[in-house]
Amino acid sequence: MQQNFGKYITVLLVIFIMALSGCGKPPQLNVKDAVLILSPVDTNPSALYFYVQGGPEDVVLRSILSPSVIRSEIHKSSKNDADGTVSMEKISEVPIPAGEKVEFKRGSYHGMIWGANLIARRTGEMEVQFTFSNGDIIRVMADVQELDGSAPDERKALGYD
Ligand SMILES: [Cu+2]
Repeated sequence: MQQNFGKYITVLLVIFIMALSGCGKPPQLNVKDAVLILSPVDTNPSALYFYVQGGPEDVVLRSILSPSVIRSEIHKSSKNDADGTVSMEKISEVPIPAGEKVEFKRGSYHGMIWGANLIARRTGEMEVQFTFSNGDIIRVMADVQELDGSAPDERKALGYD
């Protein structure tokens, strides 16, 4: 009995040390917290925010696609320090260093989406597909929200949320 208890403690200790050192599991390339913020003006593009968790190797994000939209691009906003204006440009790739978190947010990298369809607006979510240079394709469900964070107007009209 005493001996078994000793073994049990040893196993617990090994698990604990493995957890501390983070060994066993390499970082996994992933996309999290995707949310589409609908433009108040339907003909204007909406912004897609999310973050990419870098995996075991350096990769490049090459495209953002969704079956629920007409067009999607990767953009980067930057501020002109001289006059304080903010502008954005379309870019074709974003480096995702191994193990690092890259945020797509206001004033920085973001997805630009035209024509989010009625299904996305009524369900309050849509599938988005991210393609990386190593061949990984990651699909996530993005929340679809109005500018103030509430459910899309088309969903509210149905009596939800
Ligand atoms: Cu943009």
